[in-house]
Amino acid sequence: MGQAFRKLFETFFGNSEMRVVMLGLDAAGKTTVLYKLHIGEVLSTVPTIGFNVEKVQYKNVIFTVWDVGGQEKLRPLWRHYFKNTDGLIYVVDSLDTERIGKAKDEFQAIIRDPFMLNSVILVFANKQDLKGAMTPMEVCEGLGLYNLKHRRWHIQGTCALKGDGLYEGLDWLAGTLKELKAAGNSTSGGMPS
Ligand code: G3D
Ligand code: MG
Repeated sequence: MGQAFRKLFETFFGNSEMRVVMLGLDAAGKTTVLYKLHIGEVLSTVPTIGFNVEKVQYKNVIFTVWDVGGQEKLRPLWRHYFKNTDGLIYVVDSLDTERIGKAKDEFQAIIRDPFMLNSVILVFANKQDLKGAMTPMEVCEGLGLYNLKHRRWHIQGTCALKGDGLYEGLDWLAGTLKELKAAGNSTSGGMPS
């Protein structure tokens, strides 16, 4: 599978730098996704700002990953990582119906961040292998995705453990980013630093 992703990245991203952040509540499956991609060594850092950030870089594509939904006061500190984000991947544990409201609140706060206003949104409705999991459509409703205006978004059912759906989701993300770049649209956050 790693080889397929590398090919995808090379085909779509070429030499232009791409920044992707992958977020979601704890236990959604983010770390599992990151390792499943096999695109490079996952570096885990606990910066002084107090939350754990995982980072992996394959050529010009940089993924940064962290858990959201922790302490409210840390939220403003994330923004440091939002700058110049091209793509947001939001991972949801589809079995976790209890916390879908919390997942939604965090999601809505993230995508409304001024630095995130131009980023493309890919949602992974993860853990589709588990009995009783919400369908991608239910996750879509749960996050309030249908009401999003003027945003490019896509939802993909996944099983990160097996790798199912990951390629399809990233294929959409890469293709959409390429399309936007070709059209001359900036996909990065619009606020000056
Ligand atoms: P996080 O990085 O978002 O916090 P993790 O989440 O990647 O650490 O995953 C949390 C737990 O969910 C892990 O189980 C992991 O194996 C499991 N998981 C991730 N994706 C899937 C999936 O698609 N299906 C199923 N069934 N489980 C998944 P453990 O037991 O290691 O805590
Ligand atoms: Mg993790």
